[in-house]
Amino acid sequence: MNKITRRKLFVGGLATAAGATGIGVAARLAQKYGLVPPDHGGIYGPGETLTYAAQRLLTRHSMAREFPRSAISARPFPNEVEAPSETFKRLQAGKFVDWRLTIDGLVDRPGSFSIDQLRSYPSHSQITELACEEGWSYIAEWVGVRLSHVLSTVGVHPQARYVVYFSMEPDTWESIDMADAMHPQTFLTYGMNGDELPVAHGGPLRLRVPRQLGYKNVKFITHLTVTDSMKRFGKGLGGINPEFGYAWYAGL
Ligand SMILES: Nc1nc2c(c(=O)[nH]1)N[C@H]1C(S)=C(S)[C@@H](COP(=O)(O)O)O[C@H]1N2
Ligand SMILES: [Mo]
Repeated sequence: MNKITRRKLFVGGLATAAGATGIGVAARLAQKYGLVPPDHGGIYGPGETLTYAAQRLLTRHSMAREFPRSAISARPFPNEVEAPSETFKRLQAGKFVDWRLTIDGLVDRPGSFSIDQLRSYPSHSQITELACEEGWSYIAEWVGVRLSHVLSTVGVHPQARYVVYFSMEPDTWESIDMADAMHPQTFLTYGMNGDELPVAHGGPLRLRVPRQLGYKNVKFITHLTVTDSMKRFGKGLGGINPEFGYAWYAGL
């Protein structure tokens, strides 16, 4: 059975269980509490809203599972090892001294940060699993600065709803809501397993959001934008993966 048929059955099943009005009530509640994901309009719309709204109401404050050091995978599998662009190769040749992360959008102090600046902020580590939607996963120790800390240094406007993050790899971007952006396990990650984050795993900087699937953990991050709406970005679905039919909210 292919994905679409299964998803249709799932949404259909929910509708049968809850009654058609149940979906309507859930959708209205979701709207009221700002729990409508940016990709709600597609053919999976009601299902995506229900999944996101249910997850958000139940697990807003929950933590991704952390593992003991002994659980770290011996050979984590990078699913892409090529440098993402010529510009990236030049920065890599210069040991990323000229590399910058820029932050703009709904912030008081837009600016750019060197990797050393990011390293000078309070550093945290977590031993968590990265799970690909294709069924494989690995456990690693990730070291970085909390995204919430960097956001507090630039001052986020109260109407902010999403943080959009862009890779140096062309057309590769995703977004998360403020609940995940401010979550203590959401890192701008520069270290892995006791070393610098390898380029194969997204070095020098990767967004680590362990409560969501692999594809939300974008590698080679150089740009963050804080926004109140995803409409202006791409097709307005909140990321590149939703443009290919994946869910914007990929909560585990
Ligand atoms: N820039 C960039 N980030 C990316 C990807 C990618 O192709 N390019 N793939 C994503 C997917 S689908 C997964 S499962 C993980 C894989 O992480 P890994 O390379 O550390 O195994 O990276 C994610 N981040
Ligand atoms: Mo993936």
